[in-house]
Amino acid sequence: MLNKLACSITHLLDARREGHSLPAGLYTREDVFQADLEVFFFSHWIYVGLECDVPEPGDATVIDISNTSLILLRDDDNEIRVVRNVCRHRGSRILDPGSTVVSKLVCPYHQWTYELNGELSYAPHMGKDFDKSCKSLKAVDFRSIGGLIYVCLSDNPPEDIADLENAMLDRLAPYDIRNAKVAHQIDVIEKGNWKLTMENNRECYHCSANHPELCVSFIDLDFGYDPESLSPADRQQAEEHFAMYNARTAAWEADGFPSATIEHTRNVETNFRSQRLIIAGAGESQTEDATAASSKLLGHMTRKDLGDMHLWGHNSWNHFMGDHAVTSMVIPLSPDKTLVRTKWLVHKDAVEGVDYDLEKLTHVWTETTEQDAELVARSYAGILDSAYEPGPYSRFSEGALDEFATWYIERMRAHGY
Ligand code: 3BY
Ligand code: FES
Ligand code: FE
Repeated sequence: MLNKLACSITHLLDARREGHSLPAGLYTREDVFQADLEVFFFSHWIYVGLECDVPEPGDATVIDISNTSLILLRDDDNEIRVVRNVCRHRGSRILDPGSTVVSKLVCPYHQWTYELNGELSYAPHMGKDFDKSCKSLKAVDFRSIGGLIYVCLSDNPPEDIADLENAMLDRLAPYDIRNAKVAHQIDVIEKGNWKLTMENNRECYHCSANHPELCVSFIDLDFGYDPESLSPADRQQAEEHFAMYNARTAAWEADGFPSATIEHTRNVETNFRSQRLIIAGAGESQTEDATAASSKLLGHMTRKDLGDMHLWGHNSWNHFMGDHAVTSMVIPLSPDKTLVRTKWLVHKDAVEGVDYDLEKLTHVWTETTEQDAELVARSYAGILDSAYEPGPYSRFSEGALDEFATWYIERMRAHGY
């Protein structure tokens, strides 16, 4: 039996059938969970936050990934830093989880004190010959891609992060996410494995039955459709959407806004995909009526009709629209629990109640995130049942899941599993 603990991780990987969801053990087992952390969260580039999480010098926020704790902060020179949250004396945690404002990083245990650039500046009772210069906080390798912070905890970080950078810098520039404001943030703990969270987000097969709010603005067209099984009316609508998508993409590109689909998902280390999606109805934003929620547009945007610049990674999804952006980060907590942290971004000078209504801004994705959490929990519960066997992905609507599962298997093997 594939779920028996005696069966090796390699055996589970070998058992995966192309075009099918994964064997149960790959979602449920503790040893697989530990391997996933090592491979996908400590060896690959992961999305952990934003420059605008720490807008002012001294702002700091803690991001915990299993036993690893990171501090994202802005130093006195306005530079972003990411350091390990481990004191160089006897290892105490320095900052507690959450966000704070600090003038220096002071360890609560014996008050070793670090400057915001990570250098140790004060270590009482250590004697004159103690060399503080080799006890800076450990720096973490990070990239800010248009204001989105990616870190890699490996000594040998995948070089193809450059492909993500090259693909996204122009796409993100007009939104100036670096200088945006986090208008709202929620943490949802989904009762399921992180791969189910990612799979759920990579298809919209479930959208029409489960996301009434999102479906007002979201058009599920790039996920493919089966022309033969559609009713004539649905087929006509799908054809209209494709025609509109093609026309808009061409027009946006002609206006200088990169929009075409970029898929960086096969035989790669850094898994991402981006495209500018069309927005249904009023066409402006992912709100209840598809009109903009903020009258002050993001960054240097002057138009509300530039659709939804979508970016997916292996632990994130993001939607950048004219008036606001929604960004979600996924951190596994245990085989059966996953943190989904969602943030809504607006122009840094946008004022709540004046330029935007918080309820209008956040409604669609608050509901969608709750609905998705419910779906992931259902899916995980069924996978724990001995009746579960891997099921077939729709080749029309779930192609991106097959790619994700295939990438997952490839990367596990590349790491010796
Ligand atoms: O359903 C979801 O959560 C995402 C967002 C839009 C469609 N789907 C891929
Ligand atoms: Fe931090 Fe001692 S452990 S000062
Ligand atoms: Fe969903």
